[in-house]
Amino acid sequence: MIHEKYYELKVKQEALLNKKNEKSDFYNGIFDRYENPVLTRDMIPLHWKYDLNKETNPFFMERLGVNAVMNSGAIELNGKFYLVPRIEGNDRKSFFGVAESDSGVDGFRFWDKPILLPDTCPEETNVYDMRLTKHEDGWIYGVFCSESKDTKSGDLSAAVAAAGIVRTKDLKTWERLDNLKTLNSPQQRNVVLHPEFINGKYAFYTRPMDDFIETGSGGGIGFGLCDDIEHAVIDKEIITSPRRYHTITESKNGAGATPIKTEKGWIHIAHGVRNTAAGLRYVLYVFATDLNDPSKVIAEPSGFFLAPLKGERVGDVSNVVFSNGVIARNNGDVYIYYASSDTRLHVATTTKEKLMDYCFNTPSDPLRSVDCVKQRIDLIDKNLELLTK
Ligand code: M1P
Repeated sequence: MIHEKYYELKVKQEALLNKKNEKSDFYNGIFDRYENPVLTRDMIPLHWKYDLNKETNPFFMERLGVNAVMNSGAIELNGKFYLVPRIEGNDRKSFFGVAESDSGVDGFRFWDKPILLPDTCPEETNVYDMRLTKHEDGWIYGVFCSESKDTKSGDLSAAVAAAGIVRTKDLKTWERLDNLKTLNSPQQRNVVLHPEFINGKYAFYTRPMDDFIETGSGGGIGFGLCDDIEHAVIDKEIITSPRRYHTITESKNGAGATPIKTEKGWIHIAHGVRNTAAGLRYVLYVFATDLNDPSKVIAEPSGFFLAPLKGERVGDVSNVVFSNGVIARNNGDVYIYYASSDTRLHVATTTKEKLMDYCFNTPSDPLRSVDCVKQRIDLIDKNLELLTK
């Protein structure tokens, strides 16, 4: 017999799932924010957490709680919006599920069961942050962080991050391929597959790291080519978007979603990290690369594109925004899915046209205060001339 509390909670959850999401009053001309998150732990199906049976669960307790729903891969298929977020159980292990919506800003509902990835990697402890790429070879690839204990270190919490690769045609059946091997980088996180072949090869954005948290000698977002996606090996990585002193990428940076193709270049939405007295601060930034050579940066607006605001600033890992999923529709609309503080998932909307304007007409960071002031005075002078005409 189903516990009566289930029906009570279901009514409450339905009201939440059916809630319309409106644009908030935030304005910067670049993108719109929304009043509500698109996914939270309260939207996880009740039957993923509770044993519904009154006999075996008389107090209707959560048996397998969910702590957070965050960093999400995103893809449009047959006109619908699909998200594959990082879902973190109360046990700290993350996993993936598929949520579907008609509008892209509200009404996301999880499919009946989470994704059970093929268990081909016995040392793997945790998986998270899947980037979905509709590749021109006809497959949809998911590239995610595959985390294992570092057995060579005496430190209990030492871990190794690698890039796991799966592929699917329908988000239902997933084939696991070999983890990516990068011959010159001991660890990898934030790896993204480029949607097109480059010189007949598969192209990956990487993030070379010496260590699990610190990138060390890893100079920024890398780029490398490989011949065989089923046994992917990159022997040479070059740095595309480097970390820079006294910028939003000083501590580290990482590729975000699969880049967006525009007539002026590939637009990348990445994250940059700086250290502060209150810990690491993660923001999103944008850069464009050459259409024929996506490793070559051709424009990079100064500073952050999107930073944590108001309630977004607080969560399990505060002062963080992170994006690994963007949907760019054929009509030019762009949906940027970003998580705040490793706790919940939001959407920001814009258009390809606005992103191109932002990318190519926002000044780049001159890297020194004095030059930043000159840059601002130049803007002010032009405006004052207009205002006093
Ligand atoms: O906690 C913030 C983010 O930290 C990691 O990102 P990065 O490798 O760039 O430091 C990831 O664990 C990510 O999931 C998390 O949101």
